[in-house]
Amino acid sequence: MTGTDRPRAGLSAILVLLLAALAVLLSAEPANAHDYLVSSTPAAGSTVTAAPTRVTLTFDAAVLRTGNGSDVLSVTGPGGKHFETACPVVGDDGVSAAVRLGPAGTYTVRWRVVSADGHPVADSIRFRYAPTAGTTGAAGSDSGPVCGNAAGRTGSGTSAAQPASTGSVLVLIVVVAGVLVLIVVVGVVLAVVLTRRRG
Ligand SMILES: [Cu+2]
Repeated sequence: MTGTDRPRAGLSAILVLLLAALAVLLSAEPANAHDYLVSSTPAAGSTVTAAPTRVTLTFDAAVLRTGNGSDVLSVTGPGGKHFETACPVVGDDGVSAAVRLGPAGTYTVRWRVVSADGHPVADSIRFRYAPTAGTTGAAGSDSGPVCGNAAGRTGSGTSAAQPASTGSVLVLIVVVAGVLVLIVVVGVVLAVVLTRRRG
């Protein structure tokens, strides 16, 4: 009697497929690249002579609208002052914030946004501001506008977007893996039943 060999061979093949599917699932998420900056206004490393009224950052993909105001876009310049005058706005074409620049000098734009895969990404660029002589600029502020969660931090604000989005990715993986396991189990049962019936 060699009837038991066939279901065993089938079972091994199915187990190999299952392991392969799990390997693909587990490696898929980290392979997602984070959104990265493709351009900005003013451009990184550039010198502007006319004061911009907004600083705009454009990414390779639409960054997430977290809706909790945790995004950061700060513009600091001479004296370490902040020159952004409003909280950042996340749109389809990127992230921007209103600014009123101060004296001539080097300005640093720092940002922290949530990448399309749910992970926060942060970086900075610099540009130079060289206005024509006699231009009066803004005085700047010591800390910039208070935005989003920071505004509610004196209250009971405890929400954090990052664990929630990581959690939803994990849930998705578990659900997909569960469905795969179910398909495999049904396949094994069918294979065993069919083989027995044939024998
Ligand atoms: Cu990521």
